Amino acid sequence: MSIVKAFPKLSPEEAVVEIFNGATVAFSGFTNSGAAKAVPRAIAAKAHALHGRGEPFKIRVLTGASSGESIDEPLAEAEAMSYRAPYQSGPKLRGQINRQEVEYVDMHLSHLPQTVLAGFQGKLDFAVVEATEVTPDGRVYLTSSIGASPTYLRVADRVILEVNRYHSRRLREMSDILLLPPVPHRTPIRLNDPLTKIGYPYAIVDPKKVIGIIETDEPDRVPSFAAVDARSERIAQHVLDFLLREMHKGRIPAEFLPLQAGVGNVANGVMAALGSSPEIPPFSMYTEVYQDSLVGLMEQGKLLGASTTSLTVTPEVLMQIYDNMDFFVPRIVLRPQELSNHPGAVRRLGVISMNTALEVDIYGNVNSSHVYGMDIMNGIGGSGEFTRNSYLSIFMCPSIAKGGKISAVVPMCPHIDNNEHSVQIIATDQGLADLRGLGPMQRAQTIIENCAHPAYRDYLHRYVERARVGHIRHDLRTAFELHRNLLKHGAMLPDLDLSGVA
Ligand code: 0RQ
Repeated sequence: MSIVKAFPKLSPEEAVVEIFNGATVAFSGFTNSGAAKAVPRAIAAKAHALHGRGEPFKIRVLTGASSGESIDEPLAEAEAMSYRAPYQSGPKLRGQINRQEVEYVDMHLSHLPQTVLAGFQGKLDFAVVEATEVTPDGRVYLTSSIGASPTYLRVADRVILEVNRYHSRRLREMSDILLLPPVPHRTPIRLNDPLTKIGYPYAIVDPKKVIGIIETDEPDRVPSFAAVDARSERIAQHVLDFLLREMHKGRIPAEFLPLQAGVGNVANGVMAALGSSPEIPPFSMYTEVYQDSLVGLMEQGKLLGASTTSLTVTPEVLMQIYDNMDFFVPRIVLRPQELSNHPGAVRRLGVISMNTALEVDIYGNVNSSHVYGMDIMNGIGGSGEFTRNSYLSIFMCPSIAKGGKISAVVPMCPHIDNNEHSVQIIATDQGLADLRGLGPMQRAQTIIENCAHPAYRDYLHRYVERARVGHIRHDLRTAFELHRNLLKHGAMLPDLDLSGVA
């Protein structure tokens, strides 16, 4: 049945007429994948026009996760946002958040649908969702991410749909969509394997809420990765060696365990290293983002299957998938983020999580999100729900940043996303610290010796020596000395000779 007959076909400009100053608008998209495209641009244009006439116009924005070029950047450029949740990664928006021009709530991603359903986020005025097809009775077949769209379609007062013919209509064969009932009416989630399906291939919208449909033909704007650098390769090697040791000791079963990997170059490099190791058996993934490197691993038979909420792949790689759907459909499941990141499923499946830190402290607390504890970089993303609940939780980062002016190992993190109770393993280019079963002093020794850059080890050892004795030793006068130096002098140890630091 034709979509055009059932719902009004609109131009983007017509679709945004009703969107008012102060409205809360929830967009599809988990990363740039499956993000609404035409409507955010039209809202940005509307904001520009209204601001030009001296009229106020800002909206409150929700998405699945980051949305970069598709949503955040045009809206930030137009100064059209007053509020943003649950994750972002765009440079313009980041600047506005750090200047307190936009209120940002950095959230665990699986929590988001529940908080929206429960009304914790207030009223949802509009949902704008990308689809491959919409039926007159309200079945919405989503595109390259599921994210929080099923919840947004359920809760929003009014709905605008972008039907993007660029995407394969066969994505519905990967989709497994289920909305969890409100508490206390929940039953166990029967996910016993990453590829188990428990839901439907479509989300549902009440047709009466639909303002109209915009037809588009646009790829997701997923940027490509930089080539894996030497430091990422060394981190990857340490993680690989560790996993092999665990397998040989029988602490990872012979059939291996599902992996989760965060976004970014380090995670991409680790996945490539695991994939090329003949000793690692074919494995599966229970993760939130499916990145470029996984396609090759799947084609080689190394990656058996993946549960994810988004296909965060570059347009060329997405085409590679679309051209071979007979192969990929049985191997990929696309779920709502409430399920792709569900703590219960992560714990049940025995996931090995691998996420990235900006910095770690000598006791194993991790800061992934706030430079100096003040300026947001991106956000916690899904790292919290995976780290807290995985069988083995790994954090990775280069030992130094900005040519050595920054040490990624510090006495105390000024912001903590994942804490010492959940973080088991830390890997840098220097080596790996296995924190399992270690008390605070043993942790400090292991992290400093194995993970800190040699140029910073003396400083960190001296910090521990002068610190007040307690269960955990700290010197509260100098716990943030490195960060204060960084703010004041642009380097954590301004007198350090960086010429030999690499
Ligand atoms: O700055 O861009 O100016 O060069 O931080 O660092 O090394 O390029 O690493 O791109 O993988 O990002 C944690 C931010 C790492 C990311 C983080 C500077 C460094 C550089 C980026 P430049 P790299 P990445 C998945 C699950 C969220 C948690 C997570 C992230 C820039 O991985 O957002 O994994 N993770 N979630 O120079 C100040 C330090 C620094 C520093 C590095 N200690 N202090 N700046 N930098 N260390 C996400 C989802 O759920 C969708």
